[in-house]
Amino acid sequence: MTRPIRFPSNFLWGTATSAYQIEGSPLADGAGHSIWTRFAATPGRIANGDTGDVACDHYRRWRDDVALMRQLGMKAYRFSIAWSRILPQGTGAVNEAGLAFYDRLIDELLANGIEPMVTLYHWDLPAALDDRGGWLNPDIADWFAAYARIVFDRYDDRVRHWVTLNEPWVVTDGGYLHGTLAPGHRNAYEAPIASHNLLRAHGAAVQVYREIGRHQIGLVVNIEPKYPASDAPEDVAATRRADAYMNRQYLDPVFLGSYPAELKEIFGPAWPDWPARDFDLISQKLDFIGINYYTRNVCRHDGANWPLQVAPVRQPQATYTETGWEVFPQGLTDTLVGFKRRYGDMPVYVMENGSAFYDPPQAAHGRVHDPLRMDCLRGNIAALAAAIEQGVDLRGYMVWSLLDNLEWSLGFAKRFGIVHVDFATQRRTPKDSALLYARIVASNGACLDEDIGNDIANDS
Ligand code: GBH
Repeated sequence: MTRPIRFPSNFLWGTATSAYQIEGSPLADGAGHSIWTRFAATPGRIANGDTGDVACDHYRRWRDDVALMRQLGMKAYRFSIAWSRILPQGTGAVNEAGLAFYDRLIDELLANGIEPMVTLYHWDLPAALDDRGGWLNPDIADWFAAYARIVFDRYDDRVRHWVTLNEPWVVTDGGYLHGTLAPGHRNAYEAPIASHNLLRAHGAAVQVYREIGRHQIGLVVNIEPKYPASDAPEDVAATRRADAYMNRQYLDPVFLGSYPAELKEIFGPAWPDWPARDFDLISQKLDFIGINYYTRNVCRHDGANWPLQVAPVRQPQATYTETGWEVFPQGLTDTLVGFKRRYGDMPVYVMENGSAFYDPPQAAHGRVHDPLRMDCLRGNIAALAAAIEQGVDLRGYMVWSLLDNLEWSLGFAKRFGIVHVDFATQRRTPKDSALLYARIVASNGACLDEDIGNDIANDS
């Protein structure tokens, strides 16, 4: 790095997880089924027949996991609440034992000087609500707002950063368009409806927060910047469609009050005419935007690829992670600077960023060498510093993930953790990337100026 790496003094460095991916015991203490307990019980849906029944057993090991964060010097922790622990049927009767679990977690975080950042919805819809149409039922905005009210009421005295939804694009694209995630539908007519109801639910929860909340609330979106494979007009148009579909479909209505025009072109007759008043609900003012960044896409036109007519173009010189995503730190800078250009200046948190790599079996002395993950981490943090230098009001950065966990339909085989989990024993071992991250956090990023952590990888 040629330029010095500098971060604001109160920068929130942390890690992120989600309920179904780490907690285990999804039905304990009166909790209800979610679409993920169901999906996992359906043969063929999750690789190797894996489920979240035990996962990282965080539901019982939360105290140790908070101790681990403290040991690593983390300033913040982003986690999600399982709706079906609070409201086993999605609406109606409240389950006090579910509320009490997150009370204990939040109190333990605060006692250890770690800022809790809470997501209301990270993909685990109560199964009882799916039986009533799930995200396709317009009433879900009211169901979600009622759930949000209970949770704000209980924890807003201690939680200062709230997130309504994690990655509405993934909920729709995986859950309703391609069927790779729960509830596993594959229907181009449903997809726009699910997205629209997600956005309405988000807006309804923000309205409740303005009534009773005292801190900050935002939305988390996954952004993948799109670059054309060539300057041929059809590749440029394909790139615009891909960007409209993944990125602007959610940000435009929230910040600009309308959907991108390309969506009508993509969905054709499946694209409804939306009531104008819905956009007042959707475009509630937010206190921050949360961005999850993993990779970029290089795009070309491909008429055979339904419904977007876009195909990804593999980059021969690039490194790809175990999930097949290109390592491209520059895309993180481009995303943050691009967001500011289109939507204006506001507080931004990178709420997830990380990489899956094959981790060699643990050495007997309890070290896990993960040099590729370390490289990604260094590159991505340098990319953040570049964005700050270009005027982005970046307030925090959460690594995905604290722990190796259930990578949704890919199961436990894909490891994103900076802490290794031996799922047979539940033993946690900080990987070399965790040791590097601890050093980055302790120096507020400055250690990346000289010491790039090679000594961590070499001293085994
Ligand atoms: C996040 O989603 C989730 O919030 C989290 O729960 C999950 O465990 C984590 O990431 C890791 O997957 O194939 O090159 O076109 C990630 C969103 C959207 C990122 C699809 C990668 C495909 C890239 N992902 N995207 S590519």
